[in-house]
This record gives sequence, C-alpha cells and structure tokens, in this order.
Amino acid sequence: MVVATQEMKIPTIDLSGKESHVSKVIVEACEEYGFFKVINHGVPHHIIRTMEHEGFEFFQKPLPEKERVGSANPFGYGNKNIGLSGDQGELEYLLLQTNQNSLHNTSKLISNASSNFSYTVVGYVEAVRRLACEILGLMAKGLGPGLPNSYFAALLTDCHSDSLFRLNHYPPMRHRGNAVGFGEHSDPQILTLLTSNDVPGLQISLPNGRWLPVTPDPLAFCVIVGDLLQFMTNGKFKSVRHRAMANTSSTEPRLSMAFFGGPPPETTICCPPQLLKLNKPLYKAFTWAEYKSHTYVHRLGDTRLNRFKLP
Ligand code: GA4
Repeated sequence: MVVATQEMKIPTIDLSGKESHVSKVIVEACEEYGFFKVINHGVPHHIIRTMEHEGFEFFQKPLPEKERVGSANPFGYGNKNIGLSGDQGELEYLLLQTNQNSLHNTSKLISNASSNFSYTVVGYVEAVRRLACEILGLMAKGLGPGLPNSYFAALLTDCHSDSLFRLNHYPPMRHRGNAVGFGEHSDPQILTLLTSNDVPGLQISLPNGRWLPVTPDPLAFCVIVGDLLQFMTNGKFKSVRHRAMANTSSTEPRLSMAFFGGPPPETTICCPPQLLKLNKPLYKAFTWAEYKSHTYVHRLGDTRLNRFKLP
C-alpha cells in the first residue's frame, strides 16, 4: 500500500473570495482531484458542533438501543456491515433520508429527546444542502457560458431530490495497524459534503495511484465529486475514490458527517450540450434510479462507471 505522506496539494478554497476566481479554482480542483476543502463556507459552527454532539450521544448508547432504529437496509443503523451486499468495515453508522418527514420519524427512534435531534438534523441538512447548491452554482459558472448557474443545484432543491445524510462513528482501535474503516469507493451521487471532528482517517486516491491522507479540519468541509457529476460533465470532473482508515491513531472516537446530494430518482443523467461542445459523449444516458440500483449490486471497490461508457 503506497501512501503519500503530505497533504500539500489538496486545494483549500476560501468561499469568501471573488466569485470569478473561486469558480475557476473549484473547476480546476474538480478536474485534477475531484476533491477540495472549503473554508468560510457560511455554515455556522454551532450547527456543525451541535449535530456532532447529537451524533456522539447516539453512538454512546448501548447496542440494543441503537438497534431500535432498525438495521440499515439501506437506511437505519449499521454496525460493521456497509450496504446490502456484505462489505465490512470498522465503523458503525446512521444512514438517513433527508426529507423532513423521514427525518422527523426516524428521530423518534434515534433519541428520547427526539425533538432536539430532529430540530438539529433538519437544520444541519438544510444548511449543508444550501452550501452544496452554492458550490454547484460556482461549478456551473466556472464550466463556461451557456449553462445556467442553477443547472446542477436545481436537482438538489427539487422536492423529490434523493439526498442522504450519514453519520459515521469510528471507535478508537489502537494496535490494529492498517485496518480499513470504510473501504475504497467513489460516491455515486452528484456531490458530497463531508466534515469530521479532529481525528484523522480519510484518504483520497491521487491520479498517480497514491493514497493521500486528508488532515482533519473541523472548520472546513471536504467537497467530493460524485459519479453523477463525472457523467454530467462528460468526464471533465473526476469522481474521486476515497476510503476511511480505521481509527488506530487516537484514543478519541472519529465522527464524520456526510451529506450526499442526489437528484430525483427519474432524472435522466447525461451531459448537457453546452458542456459537450464539439466533443462526443463518453457515456450512455440513464436514470439515477438505474445507476443507484447498479451501485448496490456492484458494491464498494467496483469499476461500476465502465458499464455506462459508450464504445
Ligand atoms: C457509498 C457512499 C454513501 O455512503 C452511500 C453508500 C451505500 C450504502 O452504504 O448503502 C453503498 C455505497 C455508498 C456504494 C456501493 C453500495 C451502496 C454501500 C454499497 C456497498 C450511502 C451511497 O450512496 O453509496
């Protein structure tokens, strides 16, 4: 396993900068890495810390209480089993749908003080969805004229948007060497916004095949290009493969929180003509529902994008 030791190259983008500059550097980061960090992102710090606090409260509970939420199928509480096809990892997690009704109902199973949990998670999800839309707007702007700024963001604000929220809890496991917490994969949706407490674990795959550890920064969000954005930009943006190592270096648990921005299930995924210009399309058109079921069949670590390549 080759691991690069420094983080020197991961772009950290200050969203309070000049819009034309910010959109340019975002597009460059998406082309080169499919990954960058944002700071001065406008999501209030207390919203992030309160969500994190609620997450820790949940994972500290005895196992039978956590299991009352229902096992992740795919939504609910998961422990060591990731997804439906048997991938394993050294973590436990909550995977939630992000529509308000579903968040309210699941909150009742997650916490005795369910109105606190529900209020916190609804507020958090709305704040990160807004940030995801802002970033998608900057991407559309940076991709050049002709594409409306709301082109990608509209898929996340649609009331049928299939976006998810995930809390991952990595317990400290000193002396477990290179155990994997969440195996290598790319995110199937459009865009992921991920933040964590100060405990390391996330690594991204670089174009040269090395794994680069990402230094945790609780004040920043990591932005991860998903498969759908790779398809919709005809391969210009790269969906980045990433993984989380088990938490072997800290005595504290690691908690990460990921918002996965996805479109309504029946959305046709293809590259808009404004982005194709004179290039020929690299991928077939398909719906998000089709691609999503394909990801569940092919599990983590698969080369699932190839199936949609045109000859
Ligand atoms: C990876 C990204 C998200 O965490 C996720 C995961 C999903 C799950 O846990 O149910 C998947 C995985 C993820 C991709 C392949 C399939 C589906 C587990 C799995 C083995 C919620 C998502 O959308 O895709």
